Amino acid sequence: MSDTREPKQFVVSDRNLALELVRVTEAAALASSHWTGRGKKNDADGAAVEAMRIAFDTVAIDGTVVIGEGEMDEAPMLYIGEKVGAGGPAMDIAVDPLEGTNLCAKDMPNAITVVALAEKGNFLHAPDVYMDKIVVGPNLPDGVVDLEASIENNLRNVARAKNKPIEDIVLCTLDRERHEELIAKTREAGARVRLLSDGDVAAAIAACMDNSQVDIYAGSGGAPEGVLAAAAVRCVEGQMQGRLLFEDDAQRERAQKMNPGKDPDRKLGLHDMAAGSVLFSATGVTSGTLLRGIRRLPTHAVTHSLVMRSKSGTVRFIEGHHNFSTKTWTPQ
Ligand code: VTB
Repeated sequence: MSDTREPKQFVVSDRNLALELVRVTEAAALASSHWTGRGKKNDADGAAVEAMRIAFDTVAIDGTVVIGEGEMDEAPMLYIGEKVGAGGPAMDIAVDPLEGTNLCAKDMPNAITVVALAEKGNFLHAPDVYMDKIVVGPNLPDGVVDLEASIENNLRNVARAKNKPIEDIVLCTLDRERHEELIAKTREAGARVRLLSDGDVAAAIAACMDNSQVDIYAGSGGAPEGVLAAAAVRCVEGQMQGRLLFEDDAQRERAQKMNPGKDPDRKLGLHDMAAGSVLFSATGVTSGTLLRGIRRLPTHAVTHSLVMRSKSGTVRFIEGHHNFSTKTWTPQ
């Protein structure tokens, strides 16, 4: 008798994928933690990239890197367009193997390893330019902040929506000269400013978490980091807007080429940066507001990760205990 059933599809539940992704960010974090505090950011980054690349080999996807370490000729691994994964559904991958290389090199808070996954075609192809960003957490009225509004208005709206005096509102931004006006105006409006030396992916996520004491993340940082933050903000149902910032026409043309048919100067909503069903995982390298860093003990290391899916909105904090004597796939 002939079998009339459809051939079995290679179906991988994105629930399982979420756990596989944690292993990828854990591997990168364990590898880069050898370099914590050693003042060598490139070595720390290189270790994270290599470990992440190897860890991807066991993930059941047909993955294409869309946000990565750079173009094929600039980056030996995890370059834009590189295929990764062991085979499975076609997915786009956004990575920042060590977000905050300086933070790791100087043993300062908030260095994390980051990966986001989406079905093919759902991430903005962000060139390596700056992006103006604004982020607030969930359960606030739609449009409570707007990139085109003045910072004073945004602060006032958030204070009103959260039913707090503006004096209790905290805005977080990168400590850069380009943010002088943003910082001054925020303080003039009566709000507080938390300054970061680096790491705006963790900061954008922190703005969405109740326990972080951050109400708004604003300012310009890397555009690739913006896409990763957008994936995370989608999972926790926060709000985010972005806009690519170009220093010259060549940068604008590049963005245009990477996203044909789209206005490169447009204001980007959350779904313009990360659409469809997305998965996000991050592991702490150094301890920060979002995650604890790697703890190394004589026989094992402990990792703390955050893994989220936009479909279910489930946010998991996962503590991993990695036994050095049995773990072979990641450098100790
Ligand atoms: C930004 C930010 C990153 O580096 O890319 C920043 O998004 C670099 O900014 O989170 P500058 O060019 O102003 O130094 C990070 O802080 C770390 O990669």
